[in-house]
Amino acid sequence: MRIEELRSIASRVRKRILRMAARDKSVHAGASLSVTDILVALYFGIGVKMDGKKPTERDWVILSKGHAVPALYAVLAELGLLREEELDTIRDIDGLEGHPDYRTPGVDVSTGSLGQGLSIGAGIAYAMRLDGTEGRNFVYVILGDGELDEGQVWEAATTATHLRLKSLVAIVDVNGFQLDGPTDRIKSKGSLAARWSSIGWHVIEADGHSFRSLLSALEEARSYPGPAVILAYTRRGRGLGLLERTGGQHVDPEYAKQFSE
Ligand SMILES: Cc1ncc(C[n+]2csc(CCOP(=O)(O)OP(=O)(O)O)c2C)c(N)n1
Repeated sequence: MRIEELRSIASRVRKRILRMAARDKSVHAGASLSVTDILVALYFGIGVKMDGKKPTERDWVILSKGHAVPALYAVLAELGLLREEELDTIRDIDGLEGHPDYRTPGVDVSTGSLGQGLSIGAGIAYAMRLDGTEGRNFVYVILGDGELDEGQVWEAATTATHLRLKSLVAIVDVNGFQLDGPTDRIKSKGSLAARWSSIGWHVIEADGHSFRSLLSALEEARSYPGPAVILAYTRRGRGLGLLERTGGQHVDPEYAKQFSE
């Protein structure tokens, strides 16, 4: 797919996110807008194998930073797996969940409690080795930079290098913010690249809002014979002036509404 087409898809995805934010002020708009281009590059640029004839012939996407689920729902609507009207039910008692739930069509793994996705991904990547599909099928785990404060991430990361899990691709949405402020103010991270490479991961740095950069990073990660991490540098709230300027998470529904149509 051409870069221009990916850009149009991303623009439709962002409008859908803002439609959801206009319905419910607890929607994590900032995190969803920062991860949008990463998801679009993955699903529409690289392509996620979702419809294998055998249950083992498929890829997996784990949105470990599950609070950004509006971006995933918006992508699933683009793929036709969710109906547009369903997006309006987000966080309703009998509507779409506020965090990924595997019972929703197209959602592979339930997440929301930060820090768990990479462990699940490592397990699935190991199962791919047992199934004989390692290196042919992939598991993509998308994490937040604040999420890296969770110790469980590093247990999974060191297991992945010990096992040299070749089907495991981690993508960190490095937007520089977590819930209460800038990530480095809450707990300084030092060099993320040095941290991941010191435990044996192949590190690729990318501009998380450039499709050219993301596609080349994803290709490199898929061809590396071991676990690879993409540090995708993004801006929280990308595309929505007020949020992008402040790195904020939530937005006034009335403000979001203006940009959602
Ligand atoms: C275990 C756990 N603790 C706290 C939270 C609450 N929480 C929701 S979003 C968030 C901030 C996450 O920041 P980051 O990982 O940087 O993602 P971003 O929102 O910047 O995309 C937190 C702490 C959670 N979901 N899970």
